[in-house]
Amino acid sequence: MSPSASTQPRQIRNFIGGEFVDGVRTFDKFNPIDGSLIGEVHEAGPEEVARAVAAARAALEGPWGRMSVGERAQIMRRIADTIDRRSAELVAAEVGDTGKPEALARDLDVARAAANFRSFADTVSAAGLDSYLTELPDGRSALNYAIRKPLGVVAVIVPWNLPLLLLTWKLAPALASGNTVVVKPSEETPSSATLLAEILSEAGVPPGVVNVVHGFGEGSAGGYLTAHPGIDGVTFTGESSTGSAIMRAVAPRVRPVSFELGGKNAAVVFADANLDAAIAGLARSTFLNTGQVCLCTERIYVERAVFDDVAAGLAEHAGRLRLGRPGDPATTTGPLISQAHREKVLSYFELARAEGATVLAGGGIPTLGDGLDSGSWIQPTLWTGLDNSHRAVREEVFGPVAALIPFDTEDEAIALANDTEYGLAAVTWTSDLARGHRVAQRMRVGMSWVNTWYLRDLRSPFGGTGLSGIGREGGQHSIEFYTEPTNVCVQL
Ligand code: NAD
Ligand code: 6OD
Repeated sequence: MSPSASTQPRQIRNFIGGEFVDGVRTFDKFNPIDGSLIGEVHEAGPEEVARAVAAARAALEGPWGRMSVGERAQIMRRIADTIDRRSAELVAAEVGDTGKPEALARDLDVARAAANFRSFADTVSAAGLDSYLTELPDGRSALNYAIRKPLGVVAVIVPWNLPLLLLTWKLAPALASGNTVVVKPSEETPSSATLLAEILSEAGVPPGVVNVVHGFGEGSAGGYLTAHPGIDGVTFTGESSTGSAIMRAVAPRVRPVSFELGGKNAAVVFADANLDAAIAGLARSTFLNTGQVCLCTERIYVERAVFDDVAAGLAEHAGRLRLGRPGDPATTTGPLISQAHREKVLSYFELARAEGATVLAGGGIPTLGDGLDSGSWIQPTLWTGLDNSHRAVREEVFGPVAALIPFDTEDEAIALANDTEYGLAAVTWTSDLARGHRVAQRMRVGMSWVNTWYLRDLRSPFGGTGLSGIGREGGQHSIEFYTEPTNVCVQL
């Protein structure tokens, strides 16, 4: 008996030149909730990647390349409206791939996808010319003005933790600036990018402007894409070590890169802080999305006088988190993305114990029942008893875990927070606003929050220093990366 259509695994295909196409082989994508099969993903080989780059090049030279800013902005807004209308499908795609709670997928990931397109429609519509008059000592003068042209064909390579949010954070400004793109989603989260391709077509994006190729990194779609000579720039979010590999791949052709990479972010809690607000904020910054947000806090420095109160309060919050099915309104916390990632996180749990940590909360694999125990669940975890010399405090875990460490003075807190090769984000909790400004400014990071965390204005510069990245995106900062100025100088 031939299998019925409903028993066939869902096929997740590449999107090239406006059509869904097969890959060279398929790989299985599993649901991290219970390990069930989501579908078969079509891996792009070198030929598919080359066709995607060629389709993007042809689209750049076609009507898309000649479209006015106003027309592009109109399409951006239509994409946002279509995302809103098809929100439930996108939530289902995101939840299926990641296991995150439906409310989080709806209110953060999908809501931000629509907001990303609207925000960059506004930014690009408001952008003006850089121009000035040059006056020479001999009385002559010249008018200088710079026009901004699209970078060209941009490779957009994104990770699995906030798949649609991070993809559209790059895609929206790239398209608003007139580029064409080849997207390489994470092998762990192929679904929302594939659905988005369909949504973009529905909203009027011409064939070839956005292409999606599936697969892995080196020796697969990601590696073929970054090595392709037809790529004019790479925008990437992911691990710092992957950023290095991509830099090496594009170095021979000297292509620009924009990198949002890993972090080992610190929070500093002063004794004068509103402790209830600080503890609730720390719980959010440590455990949101099961700690799988690059901005999550993994180091918490607490002024000694309030250390025990903060530790006890945060442990109580960790104990109140509810691990469960994404559709259950009581669920606060989903699983990790995969069994492989859980192995990595567990290895840090073991390392921390070996380094002398006291486990204040969690520390292992929960027993959940209800058919969930084959998923990649992990307990929200807190450590004390470690310091900055320990690997568990220096290396990014990317899970629901933080180490609490006491400090005595403001200078010491800043020095401890800055004692890292990363430099993505920091949070300062204090009721003394002058101290808040002072400390926030001295943090060696791209984003420094005071008495809040992950509060976003999409126009502000987003990115990191050191191992956390190269460049900034957001508002005009994005437009600068996705365009190339040509300066025109006219003697008057
Ligand atoms: P990853 O670097 O393993 O993968 C990211 C993407 O790069 C995936 O699509 C992957 O297939 C691709 N890739 C891997 N090797 C490649 C290669 N050699 N050439 C081309 N492409 C390649 O990252 P991940 O595990 O998916 O995501 C987690 C990491 O991302 C964490 O380190 C996290 O901190 C970081 N991150 C940073 C930010 C930020 O804004 N700074 C945001 C989200 C995630
Ligand atoms: O909010 C954003 O724009 C953004 N780039 C978030 C990154 C989160 C990292 O996991």
